[in-house]
Amino acid sequence: MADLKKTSVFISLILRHKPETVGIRLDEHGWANVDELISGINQTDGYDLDMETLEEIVRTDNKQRYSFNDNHTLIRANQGHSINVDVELEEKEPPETLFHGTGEKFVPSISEQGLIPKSRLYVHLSKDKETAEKVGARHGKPHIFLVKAGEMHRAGYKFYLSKNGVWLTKSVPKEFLSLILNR
Ligand code: HQG
Repeated sequence: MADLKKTSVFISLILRHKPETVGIRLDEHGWANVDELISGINQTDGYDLDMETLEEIVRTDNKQRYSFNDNHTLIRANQGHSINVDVELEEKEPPETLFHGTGEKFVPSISEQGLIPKSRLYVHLSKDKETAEKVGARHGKPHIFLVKAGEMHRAGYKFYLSKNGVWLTKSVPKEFLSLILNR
């Protein structure tokens, strides 16, 4: 059996970015058919997935990245998509401050342009600095921006909270950002 982590990374790629890699399609709400996903993955060298293992991956995922529908015939990623699907995000009033961790190399551009979603549908924001630092470290030396989310919300910007606790918004203009950690 291929290890769970490797399979989970592959599932994340399929359900967020490239379902065509295993010859499947997502519906408009981002759902994939579970049987099709399993057989698609098993047609790829080095993978041997069954329902029990998929259930385990979903249950134990450290960021709770995936959800099943009620009868577990469909599966989708809770957030992080680059393909245009509507995962029925909950629009919600954000806390007064949120955080965004990024790599040092992006700081000058973000300071000039604000936060943009790049290849994803939304800018991803964290509720605490520790999480933001981990997200930032994926891109090199981490730097953290404080996001004045309450102020943005009062100015009419929409915020969404994903099923797995990630705050999302379309973009963050630079006037709502301040760089707080630089080490
Ligand atoms: C940066 C992980 C230049 C942005 C995490 C980020 C997250 C700009 C990078 C989720 C910019 C995009 C998403 C601008 C933004 N100029 N760079 N104007 N605006 N950027 O990976 O937020 O483990 O698409 O700062 O935990 O790093 O995959 O986004 O550094 O929740 O589940 O462009 O991915 O979750 O990088 O991470 P990403 P992200 P998973």
